[in-house]
Amino acid sequence: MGSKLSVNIAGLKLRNPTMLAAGILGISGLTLRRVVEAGVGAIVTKSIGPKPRVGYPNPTIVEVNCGFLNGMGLPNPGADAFVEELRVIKESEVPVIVSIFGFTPRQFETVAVKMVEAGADAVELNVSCPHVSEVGVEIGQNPQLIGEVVKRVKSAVSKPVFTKLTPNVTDVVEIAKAAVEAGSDAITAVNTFRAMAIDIETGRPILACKIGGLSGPAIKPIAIRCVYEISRVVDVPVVGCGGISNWQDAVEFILAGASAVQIGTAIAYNDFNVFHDIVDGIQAYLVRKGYGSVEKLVGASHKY
Ligand code: RRO
Repeated sequence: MGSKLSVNIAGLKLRNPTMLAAGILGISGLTLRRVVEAGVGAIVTKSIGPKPRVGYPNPTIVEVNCGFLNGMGLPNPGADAFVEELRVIKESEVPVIVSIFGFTPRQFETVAVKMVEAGADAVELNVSCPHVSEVGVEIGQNPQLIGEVVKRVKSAVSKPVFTKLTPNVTDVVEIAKAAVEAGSDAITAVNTFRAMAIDIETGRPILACKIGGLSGPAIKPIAIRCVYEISRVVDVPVVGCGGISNWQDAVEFILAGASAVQIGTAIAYNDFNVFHDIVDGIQAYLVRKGYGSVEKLVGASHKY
């Protein structure tokens, strides 16, 4: 007999604790369907804002040691155009969480309402983009502003609200507490780390936007620490994100306190099969260690 892989995150029922992280293949409905077939438990879309945005010029992504640096600049089709795409995505049998952003609390509210009306099962507030001014970390580094955004969205939609935090702060726990006190139903920890790379021949920063966000294995231990610290003090589910490449990483995040894990960069290194591999590995681990369910494993490291 296997162990129970399904989890309930803020009322969302997931067949297993894996999610596609925001921004990864998250726009095309047809591509997302392939991820569902690969076994993912839930999907988070690319971040959607109030209006279409082209994002930054190329280069927008560069591989570095143990990860990727990106500076996409929030390219997205805008809320109105995304409504159609969401219909296609919604044909899948897993929960769809729409990542949203805005430049003001009111814009967050407007986008959230549109996405929920169009069928989003939940929204994830992206208050943590590391390199687009006024929209990301300026909100995500300020407990008062985060609180305003969460309150505004919570009062306007009846679906669960996740808040995705930036690690680019001194005290991530203070920020998590502000989001939860304002009503956030779950915390996603964490977005990418502000970082850069310079071409030593030309002397130029490689990304067109110069400073971008670092993801991948390089950030995993820091993300684990964030999940551990946050999950010890908040009473809502924490979703882990940051450098998860295999089932061992996923188990480590769950032991740290994550109720589910988001996978992004690993898809660039492997392919969609990473979801099957991670789910099978978690299942075998639970059986081997005598845990009847994923839920029993969540935060199991806290007792030490
Ligand atoms: O679009 C981006 O450049 C981007 C976003 Br919105 C984000 O949240 N995190 C990131 O690393 N890049």
